[in-house]
Amino acid sequence: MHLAQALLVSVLVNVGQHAFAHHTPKTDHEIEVQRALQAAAYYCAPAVESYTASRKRAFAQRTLSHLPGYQELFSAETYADIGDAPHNKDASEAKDHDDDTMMKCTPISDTHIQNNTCVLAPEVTEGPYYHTEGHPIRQNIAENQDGLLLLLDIGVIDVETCQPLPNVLVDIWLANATGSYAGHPFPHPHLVNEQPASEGRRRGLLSAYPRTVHEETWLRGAWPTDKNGVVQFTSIYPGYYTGRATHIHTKVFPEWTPIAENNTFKAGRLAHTGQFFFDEELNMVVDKMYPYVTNPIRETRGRTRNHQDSLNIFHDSHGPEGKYNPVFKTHLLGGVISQGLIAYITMGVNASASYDNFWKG
Ligand SMILES: *[C@@H]1O[C@H](CO)[C@@H](O)[C@H](O)[C@H]1NC(C)=O
Ligand SMILES: *[C@@H]1O[C@H](CO)[C@@H](O)[C@H](O)[C@H]1NC(C)=O
Ligand SMILES: *[C@@H]1O[C@H](CO)[C@@H](O)[C@H](O)[C@H]1NC(C)=O
Ligand SMILES: CC(=O)N[C@H]1CO[C@H](CO)[C@@H](O)[C@@H]1O
Repeated sequence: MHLAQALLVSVLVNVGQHAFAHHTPKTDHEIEVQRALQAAAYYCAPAVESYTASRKRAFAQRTLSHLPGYQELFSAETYADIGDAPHNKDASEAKDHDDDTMMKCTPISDTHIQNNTCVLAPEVTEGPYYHTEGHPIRQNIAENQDGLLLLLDIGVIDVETCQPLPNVLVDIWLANATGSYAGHPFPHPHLVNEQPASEGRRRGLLSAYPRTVHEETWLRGAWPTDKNGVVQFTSIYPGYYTGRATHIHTKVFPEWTPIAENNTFKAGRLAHTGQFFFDEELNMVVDKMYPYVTNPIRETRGRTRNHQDSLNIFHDSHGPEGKYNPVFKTHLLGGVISQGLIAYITMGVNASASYDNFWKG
């Protein structure tokens, strides 16, 4: 079985080299080849899972231990007080061991993917709100946007080596709590009362809002992956807009040039364009929180559910075999959701791929 798989992968990779040199698959044949390539690339899903899990532990230890009150909550005194009570001598002795193993925030050591196949995240549209210039190189992209604190932990793996991919620029952009993108606050004047398309490819969508405020950069930013192929951002949970499931956009650039004078970058080769989503149950909870409740389409069109996403983007983001998971794994940052969330995801990208860095939709 393993030998057969290895041969299949090697055959498919050779075919792929001709089919995907510089563009996304278009013909039925190309799509079929990509489909088979992706099917062959799913064998290290378990490795991706454990990679994500260990990052999750390390990140949670670091963040939780900095939350106000956390140290007090688990302070040694609390246990010492119990242990020093005369009737509780045994508990005091047991405590010393527990302290070492459970209460100490020992950093989890680095982990690496150990296999040569992995999960390829599918290419999906970048949509009309990407800015080819002006995304700052920074980790905290929230600026002054109000909303639910969201820490993002995004891992990048090269599907050709199945190793974490260090030093690639991960670029992200998302809508604010009420569904607007930085720079695009108003529709075209003649489209102010536009209704969503009722049929055709763009069913459910409005026309794109033009970019009119060039200096706005909130909820946009890019940062290079560290030596473990991981990048972390501070953001807010995205809001929704007409026709689209709640999502975060991403691009991955193995090559880019920082522009020191305005802290942006000039994009080089683009290896991946994708979108990340959230569990429907979580979206439903956030729907009820301020300022998400003030979304202007809440009472009219409402939030588009993942499975109703326009252009089939949520569905397509799972890959042709449906085995890539584009949905973040999330955890509460504190005791209640309003203290924020940590969201983890791992994307498999082809580090040597090269896609066009502009929207043609
Ligand atoms: C990665 O991209 C390169 C360059 O386009 C291509 O030759 C190769 O087949 C791709 N590999 C996979 C696994 O898609
Ligand atoms: C940043 O500076 C570069 C180089 O001067 C310029 O080309 C680019 O337009 C600037 N970007 C923004 C967003 O101001
Ligand atoms: C989102 O951005 C729009 C456009 O700039 C703004 O009008 C709106 O107040 C913002 N939403 C929130 C919750 O701040
Ligand atoms: C290079 C490497 O470690 N390959 C392994 C990937 O996982 C499969 C399935 O467990 C093994 O058969 C390979 O040897």
